[in-house]
Amino acid sequence: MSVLTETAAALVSGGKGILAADESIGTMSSRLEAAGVAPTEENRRAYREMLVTTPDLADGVSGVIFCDETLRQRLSDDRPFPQAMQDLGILPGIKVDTGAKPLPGSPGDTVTEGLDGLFPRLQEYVTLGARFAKWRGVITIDRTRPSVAAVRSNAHALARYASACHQAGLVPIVEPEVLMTGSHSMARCREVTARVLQAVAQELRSFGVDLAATVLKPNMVLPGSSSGEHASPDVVAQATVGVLIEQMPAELAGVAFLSGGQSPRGATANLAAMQPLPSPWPLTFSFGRALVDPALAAWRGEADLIEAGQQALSERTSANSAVLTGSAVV
Ligand code: 5MM
Repeated sequence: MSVLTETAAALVSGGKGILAADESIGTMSSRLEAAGVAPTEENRRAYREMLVTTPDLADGVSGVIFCDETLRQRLSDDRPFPQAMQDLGILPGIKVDTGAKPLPGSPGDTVTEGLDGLFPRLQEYVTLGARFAKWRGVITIDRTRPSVAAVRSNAHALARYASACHQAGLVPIVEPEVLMTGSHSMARCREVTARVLQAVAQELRSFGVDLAATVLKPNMVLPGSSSGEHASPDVVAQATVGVLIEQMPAELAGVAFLSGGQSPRGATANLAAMQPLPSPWPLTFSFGRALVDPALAAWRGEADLIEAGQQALSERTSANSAVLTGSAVV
């Protein structure tokens, strides 16, 4: 087994999942402001420090994804964030895309950018201690979207990124996110997710990407958030695992779902319902909001609420880890 294959397996196994704490500066600043915290560099650092110093974090978390700013910051004890993660036995990761931008010629669609100069950036991230990377393609559903161009260009970028990661010595997390936002039905989400996964699988094959050293981070198949449709965890699980098995090669190291704006408990319940289903891959979490929203709300930037924030994060990581190990009834 290569080092990259071992790292990929470690990210998705052992009843653990990934903490996505890689909000870009803009996104993080808005979330801090919404929680009543001034959006400064120091507060973004302090917030990430609160998260990663949560006692027993390593019991349920295999890896933490950071953005460029955090990867270069230090904890109060002067250790760089990647070093602090290594000390805990948690793999440090880095978000390397530069965001979803309007796709010229396809009104309303986006393509994720960041390929220019990517390889030297990846090489630098390795020297800073990163062991894996993440790139997110964003697909919006409406009556006419996504266009063929949006699906193909995002899949192509994900495969180029994944191939560059392997060359640089990083495990790629490939994240094609079909957004839950919209009034579309669950059936339409399944259909679009199938198209997107098919394109991603095809591009990964074209680039000769080593799938055993690659983790997929997909959306769950859900009804649009303003559709008025409700789907039970069992229905979500069947549709989600079904479309993955239909479209993705069994060789992938594993699947780590994004939460996509679901409630923390809803995301956990859906993940739990997938566990009994036959699957060629471990099915785990790489949640952002479904892990950190309760922690941010409890912390509110107050030094004397650090413990409350950490307790809220710990509740979510333990709940998700417990469904992976079968030790929880949701
Ligand atoms: C944590 O947010 C990540 C980065 O967001 P921006 O670059 O837009 O600021 C995001 O990619 C995240 O890792 C995934 O969407 C998963 O997060 P959720 O909240 O959907 O689980």
